[in-house]
Amino acid sequence: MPTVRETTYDLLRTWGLTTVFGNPGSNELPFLDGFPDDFRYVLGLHEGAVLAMADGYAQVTGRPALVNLHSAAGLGNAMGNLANARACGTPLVVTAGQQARPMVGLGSMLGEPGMTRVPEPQVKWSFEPARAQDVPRALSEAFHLATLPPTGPVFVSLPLDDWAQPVDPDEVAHLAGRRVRRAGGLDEELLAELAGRLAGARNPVLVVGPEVDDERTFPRVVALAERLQAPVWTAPSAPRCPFPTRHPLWQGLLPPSIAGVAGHLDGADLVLVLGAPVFRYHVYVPGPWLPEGAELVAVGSDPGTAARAAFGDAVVADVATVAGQLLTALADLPPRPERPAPERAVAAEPGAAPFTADAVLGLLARSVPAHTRFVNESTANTAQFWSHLDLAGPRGLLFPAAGGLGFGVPAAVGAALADPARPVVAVLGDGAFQYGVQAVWTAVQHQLPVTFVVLRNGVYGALTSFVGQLGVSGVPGLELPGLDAVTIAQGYGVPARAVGSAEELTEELAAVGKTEGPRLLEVPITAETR
Ligand code: TPP
Repeated sequence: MPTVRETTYDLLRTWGLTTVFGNPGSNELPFLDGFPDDFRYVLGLHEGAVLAMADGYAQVTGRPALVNLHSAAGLGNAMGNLANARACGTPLVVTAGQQARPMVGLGSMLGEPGMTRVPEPQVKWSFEPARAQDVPRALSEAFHLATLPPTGPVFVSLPLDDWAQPVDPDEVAHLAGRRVRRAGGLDEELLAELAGRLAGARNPVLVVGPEVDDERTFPRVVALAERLQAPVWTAPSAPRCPFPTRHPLWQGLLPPSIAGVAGHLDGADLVLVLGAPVFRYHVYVPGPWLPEGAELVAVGSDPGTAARAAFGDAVVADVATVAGQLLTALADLPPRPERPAPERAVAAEPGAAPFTADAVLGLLARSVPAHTRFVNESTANTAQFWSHLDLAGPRGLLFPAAGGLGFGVPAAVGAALADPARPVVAVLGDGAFQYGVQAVWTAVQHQLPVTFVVLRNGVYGALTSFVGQLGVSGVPGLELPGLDAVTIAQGYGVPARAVGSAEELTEELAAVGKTEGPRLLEVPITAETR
């Protein structure tokens, strides 16, 4: 009879899960025993890095990724980035090795009786199979659950003595061929209602979120915005870039506060939110939810998000399908006058070091090849990053969706692993770099085309700005003297240099996409407080 291990590897092949992101321990060795040649093991030197590498990989491929962590300790190390994956809806099958079944209840080293509770609440589902023979079916359930909208991470605990057990082939014979899909557009009545409201609106506005950022949805939403000649905002706290940033209808990123959103939507009579929660605020600035006279309808895949919102109507449906249906229903809409494009910010040329972040990010956007992907984890400079960002298509930007630092470095590595044909630039704060630094080693091992740009301002800049906003003072722990990202990167084997002049910066940024393997640039910037 085939073993649990053989059966599982066969199933992983049929699901395309042949890349395993992991960091091993004794509990996982029986799973990895005789690792097949057609599988690839991507080693991360810390589980936080492992998780976010898988996240970046899955976000770029649009397919689930498989993660194998070491027991409760490794799983615990991954929790911050698991929160980012959950907030972004990244489909991940996260696994961890459990002690041998007879030892779990004995308080043994590396045995965790409460293993399934460890990853909560950051997973859609958490499970330890009751029998060894249930492992293949449990992984099948995990794979389908992660992939079904709303997509997201799931967890399966895998006892180490299960892998050598025999499985009755009849029990698992049908798992490989199963296709589990969700269908879901608008019925006729709902479509007529929504199309009628859009056609009748004087000033419709679109707000777009991460669910729009894929190959099916992105072009349909652009076409819908053009049909309506509606201004388009990106929803606040954006983890992705779901609309072309140089399109004349794109207005920018909504601010993450209640009052800020209402202020920016002023003049709208109907707000159509596509594929975003309503809304992901960050800073508490109370005010009206919406401007006077505006109504809101949100379309998205997550019933939880739809139910949770404090205002507006919601429809739980597939955004690509709905956008297509609305385009057809509004085919005869009389053409509306084209809107003038908003004025775009123009960055000054960088002067002498230390530079302004605005000048560096403006030069970066002008210098890199059009197909460059970005990861942004430069918290104090997110507004400047977005104001210069020039992205025309989907899957071009990743950002830590739950606000957890330690995502940027490994997510950039995962994105490059998924698609090494496109260079990746990770814009990182000097503080943020330290949370996921171990992943630069993986970039070296796989010779991935990632440029890590560390903006050295010597402080936790975003927090110095919050000090003013929250009205606090005398806060310790916000200064970062003596950090040397260049030497640290070199210790992991990454070619690295500190950029000292505008000429050097220009030369180094122009090299993006033209060099082999990873490199790191440390760029001195001024510490600005907003
Ligand atoms: N720990 C984690 C895991 N995530 C966080 N978001 C924080 C702490 C709190 N935090 C938010 S912004 C920030 C910190 C520590 C400062 C980051 O500093 P840096 O990366 O240097 O970027 P800057 O704000 O200066 O652009």
